[in-house]
Amino acid sequence: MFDRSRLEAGLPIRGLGKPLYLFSTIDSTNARALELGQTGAPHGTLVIADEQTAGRGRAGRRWLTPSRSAIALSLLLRWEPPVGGVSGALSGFGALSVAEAVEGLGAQVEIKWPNDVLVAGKKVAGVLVEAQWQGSLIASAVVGIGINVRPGSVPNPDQVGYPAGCLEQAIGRRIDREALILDVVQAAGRWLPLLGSPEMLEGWEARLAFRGMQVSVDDSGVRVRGRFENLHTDGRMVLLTDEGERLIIGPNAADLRPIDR
Ligand code: BT5
Repeated sequence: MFDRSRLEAGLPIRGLGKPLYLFSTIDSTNARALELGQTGAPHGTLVIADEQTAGRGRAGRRWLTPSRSAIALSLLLRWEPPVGGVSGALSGFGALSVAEAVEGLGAQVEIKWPNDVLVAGKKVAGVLVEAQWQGSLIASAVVGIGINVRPGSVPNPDQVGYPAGCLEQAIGRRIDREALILDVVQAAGRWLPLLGSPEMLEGWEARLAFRGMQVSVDDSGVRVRGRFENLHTDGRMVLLTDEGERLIIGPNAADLRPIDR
């Protein structure tokens, strides 16, 4: 379980992390943060759990969070009045916040667009954004982050679609989970005011896995291929096909992979 007093001593950071809801076990921190959001919880509300029994990935996929080995957290963000144009940037915001915190531990990090954090080529963290819309504007969003810290958090190869790893294996020493949570919140506090800005896009692009390479990606059930050029200003992915056509791929795409040829 997490040490509540250590977390409380470091929070809030730039308005994030208060109130703090800490669970030893929960179905999903995102589900809880969304419920709290619906009942008026403030901007910056943070839900953390040691174990999730029904952790969510994107598009109905599952995220595994066994006890005492990982981090599962969800941050509730609010905009008053609601804002447009940030939805595509929110998963980049989460991934970038994790990437910076992990870089602070001395690891080299890549972001597998749109929402995966890789260390040494393995997925060590994932981000799930669930937004509440008012028309075409976002009134609030929950940014959920799952990080594999200790070896016990790494699912079996047959449970994952992409090779999974954990920070302790990649970095080769014990990681302090509470300190890492505070570092993630710290980075989130720094990036939030820059959401969707050129500076944020630069930080995201600088860490992109497979940039400039031939890749394939699943876009609404269709496998598309091309050269991964860069990110569009709103965080979508720009692919240049062999036919010279530029495709702009939205953030619901999945399973980005390099193609050997
Ligand atoms: C994600 O989805 O990567 C988003 C994961 C977000 C999890 C956090 S934990 C806190 C918050 N509360 C929640 O309920 N969720 C968020 P996606 O890109 O769809 O990847 C899901 C896929 O990753 C699964 O289908 C598996 O193949 C794989 N996977 C599941 N658990 C994993 C793990 N612990 N490590 C690496 N890969 C995993």
